[in-house]
Amino acid sequence: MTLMYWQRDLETMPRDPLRALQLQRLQDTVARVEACVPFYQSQFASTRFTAAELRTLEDVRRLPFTTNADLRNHYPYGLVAVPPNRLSRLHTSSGTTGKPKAIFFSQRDVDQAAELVARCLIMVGATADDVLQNMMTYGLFTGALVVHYGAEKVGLLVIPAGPGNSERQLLLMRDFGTTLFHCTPSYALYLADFMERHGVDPRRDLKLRKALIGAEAHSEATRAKIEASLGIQAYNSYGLSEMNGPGVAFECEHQQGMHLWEDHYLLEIINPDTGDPVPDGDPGELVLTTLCREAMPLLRYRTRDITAIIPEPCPCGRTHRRLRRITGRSDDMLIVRGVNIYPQQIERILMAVPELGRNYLIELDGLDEMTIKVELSPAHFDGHVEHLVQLESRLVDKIRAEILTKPKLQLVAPGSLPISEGKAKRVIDRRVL
Ligand code: DLL
Repeated sequence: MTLMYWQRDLETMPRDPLRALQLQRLQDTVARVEACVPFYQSQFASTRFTAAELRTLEDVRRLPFTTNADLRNHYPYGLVAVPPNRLSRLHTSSGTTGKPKAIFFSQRDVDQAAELVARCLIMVGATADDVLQNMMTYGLFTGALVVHYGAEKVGLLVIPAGPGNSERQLLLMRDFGTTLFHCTPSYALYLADFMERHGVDPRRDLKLRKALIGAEAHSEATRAKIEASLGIQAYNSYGLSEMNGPGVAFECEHQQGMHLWEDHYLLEIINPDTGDPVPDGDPGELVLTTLCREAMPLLRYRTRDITAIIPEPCPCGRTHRRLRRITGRSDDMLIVRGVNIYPQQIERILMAVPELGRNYLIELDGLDEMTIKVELSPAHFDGHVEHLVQLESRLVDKIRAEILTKPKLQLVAPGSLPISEGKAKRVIDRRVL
């Protein structure tokens, strides 16, 4: 039988009681960090704030922000709120430079993270009959383990495949009748390409029906490409290590924005430059406060992810508000010849062109020279040269209209660009700035 909800009362709770629950959990969280996290004690002391003053949800704005740098500066144990013997799991999130961020879980945090993933799986129609192939990286990254535990809770058969080795992935899919898979959108694209190059027709040869794709920004055009090439539905999954990893926000069957589990996270969207709230529906930076995390609660964490609230209620009946697809991270932004560019803007154009394949790379050299290398689709690789020349100039025009700068474009053979295990590396910046 297909369940509609995993925790119906919580998922469909009317807004007023939901806000009351949030307030009570926020007050508990703030009182706890005030009592036992020296980092927050000194933050509160410098702003002369005491937990007892927090009376409404809007009072959250009186709390200090917590940033990426705070986690790194207090690495490894500086933000832990429980005694060491209550810690049961460590995950890390590595940025591009420096030390990783250490994220601790208590046993209750591990259970709660799994419950939230279970909600997400049920929300997209998973059942105990499904076989989930988990192609995220197992280890310090939250992506694989947190989903693994949630899927086991729902009773799915989980194949802990890990990433890479596409031949073996296909073998597992065939032999064990995989129906759902979990990976990054870039790997889903790569796998679709791999199947096409190896004569595998997923509709004929496999039992795939759905995919959970997340951990990196991707456009609607990318989702459409994954769905069309594999004959599945792909759901956008958002999360970050600091908030348990996956299972923070997830699409329902309507695929119109991701429900953020508001009984666990208090959500704000701010103007990243001023820190002020933006009106509902306007884009800005997502700021999250944990409401249930035990080992390492975080107040007003600056995610750097740019999104917007969808204020309208969702037809699925869940009352937790939805977020629009993440359009990029404020720190992913490239400045090329004085123009702000998000790699996503380029991806959106490339993925909507049927002649193109599924992998691309943006290279920046010298003084703002941009080269975009993009694979052709296997079906178009042998196309006529003059057709490719036309395609190239059509694409350059489209990209220039979007990013206001003219890139060099190189159309390359399918499968010739590097792929990374885990999150895709789409930009190589070698500029001498
Ligand atoms: O990527 C957690 C995760 C694993 C989410 C598996 C979904 C699936 P981190 O490594 O800490 O954690 O990276 C978090 O990745 O702040 C976003 O910038 C980006 N990100 C995650 N999911 C999405 C998404 C995991 N669906 C950072 N769309 C976040 C866009 C995403 N960006």
